[in-house]
Amino acid sequence: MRIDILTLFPGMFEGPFNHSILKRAQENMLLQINTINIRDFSKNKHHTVDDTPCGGGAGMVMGPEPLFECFDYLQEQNGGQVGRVIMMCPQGEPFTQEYAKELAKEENLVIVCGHYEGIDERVREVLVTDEISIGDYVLTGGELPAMVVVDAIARMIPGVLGETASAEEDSFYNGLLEYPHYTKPRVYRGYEVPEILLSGHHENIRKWRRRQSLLRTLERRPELLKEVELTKEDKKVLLELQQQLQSLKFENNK
Ligand code: 4GX
Repeated sequence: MRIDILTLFPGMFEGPFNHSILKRAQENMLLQINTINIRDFSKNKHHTVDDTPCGGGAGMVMGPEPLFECFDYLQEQNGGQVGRVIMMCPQGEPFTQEYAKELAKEENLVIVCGHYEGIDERVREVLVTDEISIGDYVLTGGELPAMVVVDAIARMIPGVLGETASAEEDSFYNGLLEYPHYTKPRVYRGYEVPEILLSGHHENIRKWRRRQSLLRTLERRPELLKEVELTKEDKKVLLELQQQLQSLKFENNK
């Protein structure tokens, strides 16, 4: 996959994309990340990219010209087509694992990172196909959100994760939160690894992990349970857990 990132601060991407898994993905030609400086496409004397808002008000707005010019360049480079064009903004569609999986199927992506109060509406109307938000808070620019989106997409590209660290065992792959993980030593500063994980009894371990996943989801993100496919056994466990939590609450209020 090739991802073109349009930004006023290409240097911000140097750290995150040149380490660990994203670095390896690029070395293995599974991913090509290309940052483009929007300022290079400004045609005015001082290479400015922003201006005061029409209609007045505080702050600055990124103008249409450099971004439209930048798209002309991308189109020329790609023989007319640019594929999906993502703009990072708080008004966008909430980013989810499902969304990441869907975007991982694309051959090319363009991500536009805005700054200041925002981007001229005509860019959104004419050039952008997807507006994405990474959460309900306001950041200083679209660069950090773009990194989050690229990272989540990259690890869903076949071959990017090693064979042992499979994306299919993640939290959210099955719609539930992950069970707790442990490694050696068996006892550290007196804190023990749950006995069952050392038992070698694979079926019991599987059941315990599933139960922990259900418990965590019930306690922390109960709304997720509506979306997952639950087995008969899951439902039985959930009912039991619900009753346990209920009686715990009751005891605490006594
Ligand atoms: N999830 N921001 C973008 C500037 C901006 C505003 C409007 C385009 C249109 C954010 C988020 C986020 C702050 C990035 C404002 N660009 N992006 N920026 N939360 O807060 O994605």
